[in-house]
Amino acid sequence: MKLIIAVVQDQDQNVLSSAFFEANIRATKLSSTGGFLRSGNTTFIIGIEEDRVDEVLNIIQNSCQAREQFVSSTMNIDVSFDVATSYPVKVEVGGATVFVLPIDQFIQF
Ligand code: 2BA
Repeated sequence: MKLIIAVVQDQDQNVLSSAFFEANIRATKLSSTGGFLRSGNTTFIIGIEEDRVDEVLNIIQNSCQAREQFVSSTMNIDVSFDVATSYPVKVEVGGATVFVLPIDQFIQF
């Protein structure tokens, strides 16, 4: 059995939840925050048999899009470095950041 952890954008989480439901894949959704953009995203944790890992990865890939977002960055605009202003920097986020881990034991009491 494997544990899949997938960090996805909030905009994709409904589509992904529905796709998991339709494929009879059990998942837990957690609200999370990206350390860089400091904005909300969604983390799915999925325990799955090894022979279904590729199926889960395909569903994630097909449900999550890459998007451009702007983050504010600060720069000094005069030679004496007294005046600072912020300017937008474009970053591409997603589709999804996925980790696949081994599971030692899967127990349900
Ligand atoms: P954030 O940390 O908010 O990062 C959002 C996007 O900002 C990233 O998209 C990447 O394009 C950019 N970014 C992140 N750190 C950067 C840095 N130090 N310098 C320049 N640009 C940077 P993604 O790579 O698609 O990541 C989306 C979200 O997935 C991340 O949100 C974070 O919540 C999670 N994530 C990504 N890599 C991770 C990792 N190695 N471990 C844990 N979580 C990760």
